[in-house]
Amino acid sequence: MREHETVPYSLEKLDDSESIKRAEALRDRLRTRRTCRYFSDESVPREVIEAAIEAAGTAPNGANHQPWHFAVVASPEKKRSIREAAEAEERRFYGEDGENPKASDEWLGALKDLGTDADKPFLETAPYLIVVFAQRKGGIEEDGKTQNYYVNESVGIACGMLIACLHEAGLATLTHTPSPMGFLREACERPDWEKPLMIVVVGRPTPDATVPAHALKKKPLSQISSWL
Ligand code: IYR
Repeated sequence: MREHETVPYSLEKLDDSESIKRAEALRDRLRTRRTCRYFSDESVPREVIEAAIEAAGTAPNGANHQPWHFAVVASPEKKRSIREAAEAEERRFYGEDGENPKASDEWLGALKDLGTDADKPFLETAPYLIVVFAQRKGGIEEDGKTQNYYVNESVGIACGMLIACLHEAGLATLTHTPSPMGFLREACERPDWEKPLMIVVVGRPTPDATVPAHALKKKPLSQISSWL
């Protein structure tokens, strides 16, 4: 290794049975997560959102440049304008604007089991929209110039950790990706070297919330893994 400054690192030593127990317990909690599309307007504590963003901010990432920004939208006016812009894009995507859909027939077919359409009321009813930005440039100093690395991978992992933490806190989430979503940069007053990656909608499910039965079909371990 090349010379560089170091600090000690160690982890709590667990015996194998405790280690297995903890991994299975977390798996079982994560298994109860669902992508939710029915949000109540009940408020949630700001501290939960802050802690989840701090958790996301610990994600492994390229050269420790931490190429992410989380814009938390709570203002009703801002949520309404994001909903309006997102729904306009979605109407074009689904062909609900009277034109040919921008989505291919194959794509629309793949979405059939989810029942989604251009209506996105949750963008207004959920208490928080976390708009996640990927910083193509900026480095640790966020100077807008320094090259960042593995940006999509880094921010994708951070989003996973964000969602896991919010789920652990008993909150529902939806990863929403209006396409195209350039309008979010202006809405959130972010610089042009940042690219909006997704909106994480956060709140509590309505009492009558449902999820598509399709979402319960999870590939088994034997299909998603191979052991060499
Ligand atoms: N952005 C659209 C379409 C959509 C696309 C995929 I891939 C999904 O998994 C779900 C929806 C929408 O939000 O309706």
